[in-house]
Amino acid sequence: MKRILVTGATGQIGTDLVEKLIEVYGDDNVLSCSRRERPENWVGKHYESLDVTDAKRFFEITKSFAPDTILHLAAVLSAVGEDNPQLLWDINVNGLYNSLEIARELDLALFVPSSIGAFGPSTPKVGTPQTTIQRPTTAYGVSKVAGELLCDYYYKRFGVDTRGVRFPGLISYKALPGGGTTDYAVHIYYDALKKGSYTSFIGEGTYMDMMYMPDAVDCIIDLMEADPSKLIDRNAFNVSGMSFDPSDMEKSIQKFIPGFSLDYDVDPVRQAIADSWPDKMDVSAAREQWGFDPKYDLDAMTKDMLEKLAE
Ligand code: AKB
Repeated sequence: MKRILVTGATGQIGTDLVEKLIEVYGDDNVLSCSRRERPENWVGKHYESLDVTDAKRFFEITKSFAPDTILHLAAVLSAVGEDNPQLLWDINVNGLYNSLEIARELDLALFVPSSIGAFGPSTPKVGTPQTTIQRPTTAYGVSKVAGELLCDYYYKRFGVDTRGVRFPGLISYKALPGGGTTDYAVHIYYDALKKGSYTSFIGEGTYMDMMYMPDAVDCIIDLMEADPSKLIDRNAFNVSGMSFDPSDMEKSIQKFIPGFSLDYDVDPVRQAIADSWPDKMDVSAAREQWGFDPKYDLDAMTKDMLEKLAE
């Protein structure tokens, strides 16, 4: 990667990613695009308001910036998607289709995040293999499976250099997630500092894969810089830094805030989504094919989150 266009740049992943891209590739070589107007104090110098479903404008902006890579982050998350599946399809599938067509026409590499949401209740829950049953029961999951298959198709049929990962829940102190099932694992840290307690909308004993944002950002860059001849499972690699349930988080936070307490008020919609997702994926394909190596476990993440949020 030398010159990069990021869609969905003001979202949870984009906010951290753009900072790192600027550090590594230079401010001149990173264009942030988002449906929002440029936020005050946005880090990068290049910024465009862009709705990824507007194919014409998307193409023109890309042609004029002349990147070699698109990191296509624009997407609706799982819980919001259940409220509005039509909007989700438009952004997650039609927006992705526009990205793929632009990458094909302009000969660009393309990164697309998939998700643990691409799995469903019939998927093996523990040690979820790289290649396995994918019959998701959410609109988000259907869009992610369609995205994985479309990306593989564009690679095989047109030679577009598509690459992707199945992200777990991502935890970051810089930007809040926008309506996912795993969001509790971010909100808990805010409430731990503000109130000393948290009420979880996900029930005890519900395990999901998670990852701290610095590892997620490194993982995108490492995959896009990887030797293409080593990549077998392009779209999309299982990646995860840890697997825990809300009570594991409670114990981890209590190591730093001893009086912290957790109770539960389970949201049936998000609980049903969480129950349909894996407990813990097998990430060996990512390790073997491009050296995936996350640094943070739960306690290391908790320490860093609480320190950074307290600042
Ligand atoms: C969500 O909960 O929707 C996302 C995801 C796991 O893809 N964080």
